[in-house]
Amino acid sequence: MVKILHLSDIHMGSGFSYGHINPETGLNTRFEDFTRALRRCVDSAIAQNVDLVLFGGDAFPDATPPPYIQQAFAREFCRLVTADIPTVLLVGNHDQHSQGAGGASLCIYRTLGVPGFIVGDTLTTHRIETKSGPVQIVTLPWLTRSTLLTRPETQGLSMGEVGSLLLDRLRVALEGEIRKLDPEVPTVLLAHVMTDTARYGAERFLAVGKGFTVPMAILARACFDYIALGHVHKYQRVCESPLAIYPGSIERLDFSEEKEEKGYIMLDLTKGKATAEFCSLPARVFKTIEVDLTEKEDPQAALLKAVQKKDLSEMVVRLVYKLRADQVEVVDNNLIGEALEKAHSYTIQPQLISQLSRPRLPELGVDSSLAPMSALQSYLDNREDLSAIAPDILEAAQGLLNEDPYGDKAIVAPEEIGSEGDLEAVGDSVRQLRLL
Ligand SMILES: [Mn+2]
Repeated sequence: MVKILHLSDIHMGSGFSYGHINPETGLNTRFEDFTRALRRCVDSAIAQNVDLVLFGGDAFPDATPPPYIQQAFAREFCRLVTADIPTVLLVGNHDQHSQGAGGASLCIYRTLGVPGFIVGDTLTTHRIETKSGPVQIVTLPWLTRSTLLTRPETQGLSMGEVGSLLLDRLRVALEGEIRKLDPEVPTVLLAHVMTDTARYGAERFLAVGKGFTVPMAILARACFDYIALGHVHKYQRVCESPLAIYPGSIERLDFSEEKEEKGYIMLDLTKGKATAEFCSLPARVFKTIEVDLTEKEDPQAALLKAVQKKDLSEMVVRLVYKLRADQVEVVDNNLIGEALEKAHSYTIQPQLISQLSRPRLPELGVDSSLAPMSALQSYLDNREDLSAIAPDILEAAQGLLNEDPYGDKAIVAPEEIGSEGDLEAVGDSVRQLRLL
């Protein structure tokens, strides 16, 4: 039996806005949280003497992390080298760099020839001799057009057509790998993909334009004893036969992951059988407090009471309250801030509720025209559920608008879609708004 630790979506260096500078170290506390989470995974791999570690992709927020972040990542994984535990690092969408072939942040481990380390940046099969016997790992990194298609092949095709062409190629390429497998040896497919059976938590709001998904039926082949997935941040089993699991991210990236449990997978693998156990990590707690003050006689007191009801120490807190225009003067955010002092960090988001009924997007009347960015801003102002990512959406939209409409990036291609599919949604919104 081969014992495997499967973790994914580390995103080290993300979510700094939810932390603060630790005066003792000079580092952002959220960076320290993410480092601690990774350290716990590696501790566990060493303590339980696993035969292999599989990382499902998305090491950093992008392919060019600052050196101190790269070093913290390397320092933890280096302990696996010392412990003689082979490790496969899969390349996720956040790890890819658009410049140059093999330009992923993780490729440096291959270039340096780190003993026992394999970088999965192509669809290929690796046979690994572990101390408990051989294992076959088929690596499937994040798919982009250029992974399996050439430029002339995609010329003039719609995004949907490119997607289905990509899936056809994937089917063929995967079949090629499957035919080369040794049927006697336990086999794992390690893939950074969005499967059609995956469920999102709070991100379901983002399903405006569906991102590029791979049908589970293409991946769920009997030759695989386990499918180790990465990309979706919510832990879930997406297929039982063969067993396919997203361990999810190891720390919360933002409020969309508020209610999700965080952890990694411990796996016992033999040919034809995989037993997985989800191991929790003590991720930092994110807490949204929502208060409706519009009917309250003493809004300030009601708000204070809501804030003081729970012990918020060490939590990342988001206070959202609704109030009427005539109540604005009565609420003192400084006092509320003092009451939130104990929290690790906090944001206060007052929402003014108009007493008059109004159309959903009053600014978008039939006879008025708006520039795309102001139209998007109006749209976002009316979508409270998107408020956490509104700045990112606006930035992404501005990026899209800045691009040469006849250039290479005129179409939002699969590789440019964010992990939450939000960029595609933005692309759709922007295009629709342009038509207004
Ligand atoms: Mn990803």
